[in-house]
Amino acid sequence: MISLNTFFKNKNLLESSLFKIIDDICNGSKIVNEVLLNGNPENFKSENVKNIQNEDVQKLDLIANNVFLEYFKNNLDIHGILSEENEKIIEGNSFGKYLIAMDPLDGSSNISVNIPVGSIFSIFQKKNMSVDLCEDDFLIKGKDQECAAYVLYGTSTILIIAFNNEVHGFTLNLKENDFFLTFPDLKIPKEGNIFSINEGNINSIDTEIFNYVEHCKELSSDGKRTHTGRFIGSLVADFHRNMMKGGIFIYPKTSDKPNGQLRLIYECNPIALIAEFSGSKSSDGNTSILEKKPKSIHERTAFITGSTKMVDKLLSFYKNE
Ligand code: AFP
Repeated sequence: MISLNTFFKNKNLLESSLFKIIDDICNGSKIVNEVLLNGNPENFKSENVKNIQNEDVQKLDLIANNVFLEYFKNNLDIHGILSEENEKIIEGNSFGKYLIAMDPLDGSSNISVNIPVGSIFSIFQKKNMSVDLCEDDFLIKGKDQECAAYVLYGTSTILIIAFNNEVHGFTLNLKENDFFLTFPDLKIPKEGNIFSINEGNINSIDTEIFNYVEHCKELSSDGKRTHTGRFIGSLVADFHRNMMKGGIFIYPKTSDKPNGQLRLIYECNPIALIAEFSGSKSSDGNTSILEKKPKSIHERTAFITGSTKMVDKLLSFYKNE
């Protein structure tokens, strides 16, 4: 079994800043995993407050946020942090070269019903070291990320890392308290048959996406279904399943959420980099996610990603209009 340390050692990256950040993510995720597994009912409650996005904050959102922030603030290579749970950016070490953006606990509205949740991270270098940390530092295009990662707390706890055009998956071995390489060189199947969309939004989405969903529901000539619908409501879990099995994830603009639901910088960008490095693509319907230049740190976007042929098929509906 190849541990995460051995994996990075074999790549001569064990002393790199990048590995130190990944090590922080691992250590933080082990703590979050432990809190989740402990199942203390007190931790699985809502805080009865709204965050900057006007969403209910769960106690575990705050626990996960504090755990990762603690590690990142103590990492001398990290200059600043953006978190879904904090309205403003957080200063780290002014000599550090790296910035990190995170959703510390994605899918947290599922916590109380025992459904998988995740943590998402986008890692990139501060472009201009001669100016003080500011929000502009985080408004980079997704293609300028150096590394992206997520942790999925599911039937097992899995860490997926994308860097250097590669994607690798590591599983937490609870006995050893360490992550081991279990999914080397991940590639998303080019074609798939899973479509993931919240169909409660079906009457308030772009016609092109409506038509694509109708296409997914068409029967074959012998009356069998051609696709299967799956939507957990935890982006990490939905994306991970589709990456492993072949499928498409769609969160479009809706009349309730005219800019979409998902956050560009710390949800869509990292997932889009993982998609890209594992041979797939992502879009908002018009523009590649990795080409979008954010205008604000908590900006939302429509998000489409998954098996290339499925994404291309969906985008062809836009061209046909
Ligand atoms: P929470 O972290 O507030 O549960 O939001 C999760 C999420 O951002 C993403 O993981 C899901 O894909 C999406 O929301 C589900 O949103 P809907 O409930 O509108 O379908």
